[in-house]
Formats: sequence, C-alpha cells, structure tokens
Amino acid sequence: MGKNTTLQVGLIGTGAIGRTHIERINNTLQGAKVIAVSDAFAEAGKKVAAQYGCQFFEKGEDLIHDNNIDAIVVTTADPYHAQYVKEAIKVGKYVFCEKPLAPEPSVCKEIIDLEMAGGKKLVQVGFMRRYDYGYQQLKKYISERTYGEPLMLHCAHRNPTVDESYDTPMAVENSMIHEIDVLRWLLGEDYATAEVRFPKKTRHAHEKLQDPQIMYLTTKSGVRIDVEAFVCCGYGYDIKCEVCCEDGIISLPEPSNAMIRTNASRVYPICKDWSDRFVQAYNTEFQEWINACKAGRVDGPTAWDGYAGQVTAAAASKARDTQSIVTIDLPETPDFYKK
Ligand code: ISE
Repeated sequence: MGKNTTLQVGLIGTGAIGRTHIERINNTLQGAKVIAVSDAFAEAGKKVAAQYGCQFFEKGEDLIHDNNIDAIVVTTADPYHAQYVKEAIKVGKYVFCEKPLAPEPSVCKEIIDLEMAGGKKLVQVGFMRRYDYGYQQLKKYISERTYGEPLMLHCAHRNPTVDESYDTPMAVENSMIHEIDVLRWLLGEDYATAEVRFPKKTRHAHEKLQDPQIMYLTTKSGVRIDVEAFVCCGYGYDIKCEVCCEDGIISLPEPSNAMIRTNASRVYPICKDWSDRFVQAYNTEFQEWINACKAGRVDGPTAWDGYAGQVTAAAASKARDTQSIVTIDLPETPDFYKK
C-alpha cells in the first residue's frame, strides 16, 4: 500500500484495551482507521462497531480474510491471541498483538516457525514501554556506554490495587512481564537465571495473591536485576528503574507533574494507573506501527521478543513455584529476527 493512503485496520477484541486502541488510532494518530471489529461477545462488539461506524464480523477469521482490511490488531483475552496471529500470518497481513503473544512459550514458538516459514516479518508484540521517552533515554545511555558497563538494576512495579481475579502468578505473567521485556531490550542481552521470593505479605492482598514479590534475574554477561512487584501498594501506579553503571547511576525519569502546596505539605501527584502513566508510550507505539506497516516493515518488538518474554516468564514462574533458582534456556536469536 502507498505511504499516503490510509491503513485500514481490523481489530479483534473490543474490551477496554481494544477500545482505547480504536480511540487512539481513529482520533489521535494519523494514517490509519479502524474500519472493522470482531468480538466473541457479539452484543458488546456490535455496540463498539456502531459507536465507531465500523463493520462487525462475528468471526475474527472472516475479518482477517476481508480484502478491505490491510492490517490487524489483536486485543482479545490472552489465550485467544495466537489463533488470530497465526491466521494473519497465513494471509500475509501485518498484525499487532497485545502482550502476551501467547501465554505458553510452545505456542509462541509455533508462531515464530510459521512466520519464518512465510519468509517475512509480520508480527509486532505490544510491549509499549520500549516507546516511553524515559526508557528511551536509559536505552541511549546504556547502548552508548556513556557511564560504562551496566552492573545492577533495581526496579519496582507498583499498582495501587488489583481485583480478585489477579492471583499470585499474575505478578510475573501479567505485570513484571513488562520489566522482563523492557530490561532485556535496554541491556541488549538475554537472561541466564530467574528467582522469585516472597517478602512478608501485605494485609491489603486478598487470599489468592501473595503480594509483594521480588523477582531476581541475571543476564548472560552477569548483570543482576531485582524487580519488586507490589500490586496492592495503595498510593498510586509507580514504576521505577535504576541502572547502576561503573561510572554513574541512571534513573528512569518520574512523569513530570506540577508540585502542589497543600495541607502543610508539598506534593507531586502520582499516576493512578498504567493507561495514564504510559499514554505517550502507547501513542508512539501505534503511530510507529502504522508508519512501519505502510513502509512494509516491522520495527517494533517481534514475535521472537514475545517468545523470549514468555520463556523468561515461564522460568520465573517455575522459580516462584519451586522457590529455587531456575536456568533460562533461550536459543540464540535467529538471523531472521536480528535487527
Ligand atoms: C496490566 O495488565 C498491564 O499490562 C500494565 O501495564 C501493568 O502495569 C499492570 O501491572 C498489569 O496488570
């Protein structure tokens, strides 16, 4: 398709995250329009279709095959991502898949094999933190070794609260998966081991949730990382990343907010949730995806990155369940996926 024509997007899964992506593609960004949607819950999907003047497809597969659709966005529940990503690969269309690519590493591997067999990169995974301007500053300093070799990273992933459906495994699989991806990208290397330990449990966590948790990762070159997940922290959505290098400590910038003097205090408001904290990252991620589709490329996190994330998360989950250190067995990145 030409650079100046509008990319016609079909979106599968019209839940909360799907709707925010339709909104940003149609009303904030440039060069694309969501013209069709599909949802397993037809009632809900039809409402969204009517709201945005889109065509509704009962079956995601039919949307993917429709000749008017240039590219696909998959925002269904996690276990259904893979079937639509595979279908998009089969018809040779670009597909943006929210994280995770698939919950099981073996299914991510099937996607990779299919994509490689087709001979063209088509898949991008929704690891939006790579597009956050703060993380991009860290990436520049680390890649250029401005402050020497990175040695240790101290990170935190704090949510104010989570609902009853969020259980102990989700701290790794749903939350710290973002650190797993973004730190691998920042450091430009794969992980060697994972470990997850449980500090004393907060009284604010429900029965099925062990909170907080600390995940320890080591990279192949020996960098040590600790990530605190504290998803019932109460006070706000707060993401921290401190990179200790040989000649300096680099910290992820705090989102800039006006300082307020009130109640005999000076306060800087903190974001309430992730959609608010990473709105710029989501917008940049999608604008770059649109531009890349039009240029006939995949620039962002690939299916291999999705696979690497799930292999690491599976190792961390095993480490959590066995309370031991687990070795991470990730093959070398194939040339097909090297940038
Ligand atoms: C949620 O699913 C996300 O993807 C957010 O980015 C993350 O910060 C949050 O902890 C998850 O539950």
